[in-house]
Order: sequence, then structure tokens, then C-alpha cells
Amino acid sequence: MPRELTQNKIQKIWIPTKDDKPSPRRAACAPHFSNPPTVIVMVGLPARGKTYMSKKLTRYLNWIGMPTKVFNVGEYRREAVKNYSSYDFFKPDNECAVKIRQQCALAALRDVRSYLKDEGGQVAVFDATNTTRERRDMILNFGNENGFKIFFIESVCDDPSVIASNIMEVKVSCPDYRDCNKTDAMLDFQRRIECYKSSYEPLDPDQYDRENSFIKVIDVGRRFLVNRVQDHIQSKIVYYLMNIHVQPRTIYLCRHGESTDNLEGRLGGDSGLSPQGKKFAAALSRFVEEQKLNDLKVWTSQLCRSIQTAEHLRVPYEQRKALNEIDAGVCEEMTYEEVKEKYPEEFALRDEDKFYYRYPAGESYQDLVQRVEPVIMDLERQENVLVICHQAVMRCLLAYFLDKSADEMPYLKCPLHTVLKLTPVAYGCKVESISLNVEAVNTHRDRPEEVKRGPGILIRRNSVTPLTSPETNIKKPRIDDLDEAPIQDLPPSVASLALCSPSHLPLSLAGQNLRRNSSRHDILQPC
Ligand code: ADP
Ligand code: FDP
Ligand code: F6P
Repeated sequence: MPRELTQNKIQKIWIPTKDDKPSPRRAACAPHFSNPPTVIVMVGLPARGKTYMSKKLTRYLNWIGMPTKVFNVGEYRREAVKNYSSYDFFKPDNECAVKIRQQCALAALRDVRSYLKDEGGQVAVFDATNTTRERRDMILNFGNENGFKIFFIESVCDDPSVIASNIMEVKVSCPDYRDCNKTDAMLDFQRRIECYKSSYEPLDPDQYDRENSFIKVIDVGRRFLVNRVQDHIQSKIVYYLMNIHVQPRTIYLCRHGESTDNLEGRLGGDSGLSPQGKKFAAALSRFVEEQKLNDLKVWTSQLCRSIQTAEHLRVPYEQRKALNEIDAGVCEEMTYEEVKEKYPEEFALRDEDKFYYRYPAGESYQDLVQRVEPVIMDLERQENVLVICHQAVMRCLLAYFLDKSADEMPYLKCPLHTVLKLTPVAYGCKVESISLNVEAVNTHRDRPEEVKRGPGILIRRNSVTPLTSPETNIKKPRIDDLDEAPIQDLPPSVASLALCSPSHLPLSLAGQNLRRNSSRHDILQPC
């Protein structure tokens, strides 16, 4: 017998009624995944953009609603060996250090397993060099044992100028080199790369890795080799990686000038600009000229207020329906007060869960993310772009660039007559807020204080390695935790490595002068 269905009040979608009880309001909101979780395994020599791609991809996957986290083995290693002294640590014949690195990789894998099995994660990005077949086979075993799909992303690049600029951009300022000048850091890092080169076995699409799923990103995305893509998520990953680039550029986000509907506090609609709105459009035109950008592309929505704003710029622009403001359905052109009066329950439901809340016959922020995803993909391909959009759409785009959670997104502050200038830096994005000094009404409504956030809903987390996470509910991995790992839970190749805990390691490593701290939770530390 088919089960009875009830409509979930927040998302307005139909779900089976449980034991004839009315459906809980939020039951349908948390994402449900029917596919096995995926472990993305980065492969490549140091300074090949692995961490960059890991973080960026993770930000994207979280934004589209796929709970994803990066596990950077370098951070586990820095936790295990507090003071890095030189590239000697990475020499392949430094047996002790090799063991520590294996332990770090295992500790990270254990966290991957907890994240995917117990913490609601759907994708884990295992960010290490993973340059040997032995290491990758061990990870494949780990995937098999746990029912995780494994997808490799290998970055291959041998252009010395790219590598040098990568080292300069991110490596010389990393914690390994905090007491070191940039020239020495550069030299040491280049030697570190040499340490990995002798044992590097690239993915082999023709023989050894024929059956594995992977993408090789060659020469910073100039070429790609894709092998055995298994599912939708892997094809999305491939598509994303084929769209991103590392050229310097700036993205400007703003809303249309103040509209006559804004003046009356009306939601949605398709009104034109108010007198202040026209002043903003003129100010925006001057601002764009001052930026002196080559080939600035301008994108608008297909709504009058956004197109009128672009008209003042006297440059070509492109209208995109995907950038239209959130559809408030039956509440279109009402004020918040009118909504509260006419649809009190709807008004309260939106406050309860603004990201998932769908207006009757309209849209939610969750719907908006899906609608603007192609815009994000296209933005990734572009260089300088100015997007003239709307409050909810701008929040959505901004959440992608700034890695904001679903919970934060609908409350991001995007005032009228303010341009946000986004510039890519290192692994993230710098944001400058530039007010064009033209007064406008405030259309922002804060999250009501009295709204209690109930537990049990899976809100996307930001893209952080648990080790560095400020979240207290995530256990800090320790290398000596491996002593407590039920060895039988691990695949044989992992189990044999797990037996080599720090207590079995000699106290000094070539290039590192280490002592064992007596405390159970302090691990190898330099003297
Ligand atoms: P790794 O994790 O491989 O040691 P990083 O991610 O820390 O290297 O390196 C960051 C740098 O890599 C950034 O300057 C970024 O511009 C650059 N980068 C990003 N993607 C790639 C790529 N596909 N190939 C080479 N370099 C890249
Ligand atoms: P990262 O650049 O991310 O810090 O330098 C390479 C490095 O990563 C080391 O810091 C880290 O210890 C190592 O890669 C992890 O990979 P392996 O386990 O393959 O050595
Ligand atoms: O008030 C301006 C506006 O762009 C409306 O058209 C839209 O419904 C609203 O902002 C979106 O903001 P919020 O999601 O905070 O209601």
C-alpha cells in the first residue's frame, strides 16, 4: 500500500506521513543522500595547486548542498611535529619521518571515515601528495572496506615559473616557514619537492590505473584527462574543475538602484528606479570608469530595475533570467507587514527556517542556489565581471564566494547602493565593501531574536579540516590515537601501518630533534 503523504510546511514538498502523525515541520529539510559517500583523493607533487583545488571544490560542493570537508594531511603533520626544521624531513630515506607521515595520513583517514559515517558528511577531500601507488592502493582498500567511492584528482605541472610563483604565493608564508626568510623558504620548499620526485608514480590511465576513477589536470587546466567517471557527483566535479582558472580578476556584485517598490517596502515586483536609484546608477557608471578595467562584462537580471541601472553605464550588458530576484509567489508585491497580516503562519515559517522556506507558489533560497548555479559556473570562466542583481540573489552569490553556510546566507548584508569587490587571494577571496554614498532605504530584515533554532537539521558546514576547526564537537585527531584504533576495522595495508605508533618510533629523526613528551596527549615535539 502506498503511504499517506503530507505536505511539509516549510519546503512545500510531499513526504510520507509517519505513523499517521502529522509530519514534523523540518523533516524534509535536511538533505537525504542515497549514494555512497565519496572520497576525493588529491595527487601530485607539492605546490601543484592541490590544496587550492581542494578548498575551492569543497566550497562549491557545500554551496550546492553536498556536505563536504577537506582533510589536509599537512596540518596533521604540523600537529605531530610542531617545529619543522628543513626538507630533510621529507627525504625518502628518513625512515622515521616516513612513518610519521604515514601515521598522519592514517589519522586523517580515520577522521574521513568518522566524517562520512557518523557526522553526515557526503564528500571528504583527502589532501596530501599521495604520489605513490602504495599509498593510493591503501586508500582504495580503505574505500572498499568502508563502502566509499574513490575519485582521484591529479595535478600535473612542470613549468618552473608556475611552481615558483605558487611557492611564493602560499608556501613561503605557511607555518613551516614562520621563522624563515622568503629566499630560504623558497629554496627549502624546492628541495622538498625534489624529495618527492624520486618516488612519484603518476596515475597511469593505460595500465595500472585503468579501472580507477580520476581526472588529471594538466598544465593548470590547459588539458585534462578524465577516466571512468562513475556518477553524477564525479561528473559535476569534472565539470567544475574544467571551468575554474587562476588568472587574476575582479568580480563586482551590487544590487540595482533603489526602486519605487523598495521605497514602499514591497517584495519582488518589476518596478523602475526611484530618483535615488537613478543617482546610484549614475554613481555606478562613474565608479566603473574609475576602476579602469579592460573588458569588463556586465550582467543584469531581466527585471526593469536592474536593466535601468545598467543602461546608465553606457556599455554593453547581458540580461540573464537566472539573476531575477527570488520569486515571493503569493506574497509578491506585499510588504513584510502585509505578509504577516495576511499569511501569519507563512511569515513565522520563513523566520523559522529562511534557507529552506519556499513561498507558496514561489521560491526558497535553496531553490535560488540551484537557479544561479549556472551563473556561478559561468562566472568562474570569466575575468572581470560586474553583476547587477537583487538582494536574495546577491546573498546567494556572495555565500558561494565567501564560503557562508546555508544558515547564514539569507541574512548576509547586501545593502542597496553598495558595491562588493571580490578579488581572489591565496586560497580564498578578499571582499571590499564600497558604498557609493547615495542614500537608500534599508531593505534588510534581521533574523528575529526570539526565533529559536531547533536541533536536528543538517546545516552545511564550512569547508575546514577538523584539526583546525573551532567547532568543539569535532575531535582533534592525535597521532597516538591510532593506538586505540580497532585494527580489525582497517584494511590490512592500513592495519600494518597503524601498528607503528609513535611509541615505536625512535626519538630523533634526521633533520628533526625530537623528544617525547610524557603527557599522553602531547606527541613528538622538537626540543
Ligand atoms: P599543493 O597543495 O599542491 O602543495 P597549493 O594548493 O598550496 O599546492 O598551491 C596554491 C597555488 O597553486 C596557488 O597559487 C594557485 O594559483 C595554484 N594553482 C591552482 N590550481 C593549480 C593547478 N591546477 N596547477 C598548478 N597550480 C595551481
Ligand atoms: P601541504 O603542502 O598541504 O602542507 O609539502 C607537502 C605537504 O602538504 C606536507 O606539508 C605534508 O606533510 C604532505 O604534503 C602530506 O602528503 P604526504 O602524506 O603524501 O607526504
Ligand atoms: O525587498 C527587496 C527584495 O529584493 C525583495 O524583492 C525580495 O523578496 C527580498 O528583498 C529578499 O530578501 P529577504 O529574503 O530578506 O526577504
